[in-house]
Amino acid sequence: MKGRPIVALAGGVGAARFLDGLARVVAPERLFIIGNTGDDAEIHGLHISPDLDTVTYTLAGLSDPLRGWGIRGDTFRCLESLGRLGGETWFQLGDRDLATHLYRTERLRGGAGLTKVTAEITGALGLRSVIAPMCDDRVRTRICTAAGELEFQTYFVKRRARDRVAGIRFEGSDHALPAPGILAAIEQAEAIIVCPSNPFISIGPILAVPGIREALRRKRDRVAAISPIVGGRALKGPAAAMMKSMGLRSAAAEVARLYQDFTSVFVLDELDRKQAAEVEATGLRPAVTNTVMSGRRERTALARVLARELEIEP
Ligand code: FO1
Repeated sequence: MKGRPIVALAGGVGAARFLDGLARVVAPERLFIIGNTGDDAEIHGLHISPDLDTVTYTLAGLSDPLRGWGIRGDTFRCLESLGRLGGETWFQLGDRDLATHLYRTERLRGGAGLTKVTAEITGALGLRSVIAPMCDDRVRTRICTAAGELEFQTYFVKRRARDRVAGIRFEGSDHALPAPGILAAIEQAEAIIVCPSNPFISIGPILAVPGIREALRRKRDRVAAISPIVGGRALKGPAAAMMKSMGLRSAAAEVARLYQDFTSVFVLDELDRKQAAEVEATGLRPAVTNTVMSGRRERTALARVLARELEIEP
């Protein structure tokens, strides 16, 4: 029988790789994944949900192993034709990937909520885990830079995350409601895992949805987070640079501090073993292990550590 839910807060590629390991260690049916939609975008008139898709494709075994996003072996003929017409091509939408965006956009325009549409997509791709957007409302991450306030994908992909980040805001989050089922899943959860994702732009938007952080605080003793910073660097993306530009050290222990009000276990890499005492002083229990997921074996090993630390019943 299906046990109590195991909830995960997830961004994109790093989260997806960890969840791929977790789904091999616990029954996938138990996984309730809350995905970031702050970096959703409207591109060529289509609604793109990059983080939801990255996790979906990875768990479906479809993801591109090198990039981590998009579909393995996809072609870009539509984009090439668009470029010939003078259209914008900086956001790489593959031909097969486009089907997901076409389907999602049409369903949303027809009045369906993002939670329902995501369930339809994950169901059609054979997933047994739930992937829920953090909310059905429109929340958009905006990056404040010297060049002005940028829409997230413009900052991240078009400008290659090169601008110094002066601030981040989540437009629309004040009035957002957690997606249906999220608060109940957190309340019933046997364990909750904050995936190794960027704390500002991947986990930040989820925590900004009113009610989610409070719900996590009530379950603090069941929450573990995995550091996305290893040896002072982000495994992927601009987390380390963002921390510095916000006046923080780019260190695992600093991430622990950001999560201390709702997390009781903090997993950090062997390379950062020396920071374990600092994590402990913050009031979290440190767990030191290899967090670099070079392959399936490392993903699964990391998932096993989380299962052990949170005493998840098999
Ligand atoms: N990331 C890139 O760096 N360049 C791209 O052209 C790009 C296209 C893309 C298309 C679909 C999709 O689901 C994701 C895509 N990503 C791309 C990834 C995405 O921008 C980021 O990884 C996330 O938004 C941050 O988690």
